[in-house]
Amino acid sequence: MLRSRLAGLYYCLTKKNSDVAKVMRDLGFLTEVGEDDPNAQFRARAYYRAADTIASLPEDVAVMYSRNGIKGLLEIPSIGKAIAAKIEEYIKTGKVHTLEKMKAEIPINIDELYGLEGVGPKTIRALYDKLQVKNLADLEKAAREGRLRTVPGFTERKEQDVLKKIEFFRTGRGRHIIGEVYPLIKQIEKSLLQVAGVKNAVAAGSVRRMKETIGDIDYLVAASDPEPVMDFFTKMPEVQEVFGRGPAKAFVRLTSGIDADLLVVPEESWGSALQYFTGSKEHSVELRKIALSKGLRLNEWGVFKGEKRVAGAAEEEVYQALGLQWMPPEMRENAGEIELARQNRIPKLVEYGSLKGDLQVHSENSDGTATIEEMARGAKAFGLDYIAITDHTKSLALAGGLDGQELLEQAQKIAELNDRLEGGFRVLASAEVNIMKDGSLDIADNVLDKLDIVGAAIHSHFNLPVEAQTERLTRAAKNPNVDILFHPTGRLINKRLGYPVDIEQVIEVAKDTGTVLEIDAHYDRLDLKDEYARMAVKKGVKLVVDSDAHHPIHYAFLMFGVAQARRGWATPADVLNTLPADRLLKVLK
Ligand code: DGT
Ligand code: CA
Ligand code: CA
Ligand code: ZN
Repeated sequence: MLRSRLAGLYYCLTKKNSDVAKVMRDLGFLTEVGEDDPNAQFRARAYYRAADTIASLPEDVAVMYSRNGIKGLLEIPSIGKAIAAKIEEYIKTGKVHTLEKMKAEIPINIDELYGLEGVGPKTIRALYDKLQVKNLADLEKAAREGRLRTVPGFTERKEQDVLKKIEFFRTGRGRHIIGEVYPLIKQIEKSLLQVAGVKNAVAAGSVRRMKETIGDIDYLVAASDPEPVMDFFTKMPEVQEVFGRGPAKAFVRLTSGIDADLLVVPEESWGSALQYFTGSKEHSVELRKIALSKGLRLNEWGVFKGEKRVAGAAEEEVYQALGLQWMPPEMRENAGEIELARQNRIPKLVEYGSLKGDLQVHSENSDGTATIEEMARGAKAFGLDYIAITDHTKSLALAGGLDGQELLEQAQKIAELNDRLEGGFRVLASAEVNIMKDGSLDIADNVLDKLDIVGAAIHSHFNLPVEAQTERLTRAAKNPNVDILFHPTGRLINKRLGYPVDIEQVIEVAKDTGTVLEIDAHYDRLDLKDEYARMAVKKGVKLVVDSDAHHPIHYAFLMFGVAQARRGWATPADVLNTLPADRLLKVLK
């Protein structure tokens, strides 16, 4: 119950907050690009934190402002006076003078240049000053013409790197990160279910398979009369443009920029249409071959023997008619699942909502936005039984990293908090220890030894070659105090490739040392990704799924991590935070 109520908070993130967050991000970015003084980075950091906080607020900032004025804004964590004033100005006038001034001084396309891996704010400044690079097209042209290398700090190799990164960025565009569109997807699904005469409605396609990115949304609706559904769908306020409308199909673009398809089928075809529209295409092509080999025909309307429909109302019976066991949508990628289904050996995947704890949670003592107690109470309300507080460590100064002494003090406070918390909820003392350039850790072993659990992660030196990165991770894994490697590849979906790493070797060492690999459930990371999670599962390496929460609202992200685990064919036994805390601690090294 509470779990769904808190998840509900995440679903009502409003567009207004995302606008305010974007203004904050732009301010942060242009502060970094535009100013040279050493304080600029700290001020930029404050803007970025404000952006993160606002993006995840359960309530519209404009509403908070209308109720309590600037005082209401100041109650938001990580919002100080200067930033509150800018938010006020934006809410009142739709503009922020400082930002407009900065934009006039450095007229670059922030949306294109922000977050381009390996091209930081300083470089962007130099590129603008020396080559008048304002956007991605300018950057690409300068790289192709060999002009980038004339800018200090650039080499021919870096020029090639830039071209590669532009290509990566381009292929990512047009695909939407699932967590960013999920609330909208579910909101429309819910309103379709309420249209008169509708028997069933679901977002199928890559959404139902829970892929990390979504090309478009494919709504499937069961109703005997398609007309009212078609009317509703094409006239929803979320629709920006109707591309096409047939008797039972429609194609629209939503105001958020994502396309949505609709297919309306009669109830007796629900199962076969659901199978068809869920895909993947490659999976379905195989099913059709199997149907043909059995003298059957499979399409969105049913499974047919001659003219006779032999299955179609439920997905299970469609698979059954083909001699196959039903399987969860997350497995349907034609990656060996059909053979398993034939042998009745589909694994029982880890279930949504079955996690008992969360092992990567930040507090305001490093870069989180809530106290340890708030994070604990939020987790309890969400339905978890324990969390590990994993604040960053000292070498990550910008994230307010803690040193050994501070970690021990924090562990002491956590012990006291545990005494106060009701209902057996438990906070584990932990840390997200920074892996240094050489693979050593920035916290001494005699401190790590005293924590309940230790996660280690790479946050710097992303440009080292694959051998060096692999050595850093494996060296950390070999440390007997390190229980988990956090977000092992460091990628940010559509934004950053991550550092190169020989994942097979990391999995091998994880196996030998009993180190756990994390699936970071933040929808920007989903790291390990599905394919690597599956490699780990196959080798018998244990996983954990963590939210990487910086605010209690972020626990709702756990579902995207569970989705990746399921796409990696993980069972409950493969995911250690399905265990109660005491059993988890016994299994860890
Ligand atoms: P996306 O949108 O790129 O994230 O990926 P999907 O899988 O949602 O693909 P989409 O939207 O093009 O099509 C939705 C489903 O419709 C797809 O998963 C399977 C089915 N489908 C689409 N085109 C074909 C096709 O040519 N043959 C078959 N058998 N099924 C198709
Ligand atoms: Ca789709
Ligand atoms: Ca589609
Ligand atoms: Zn981290």
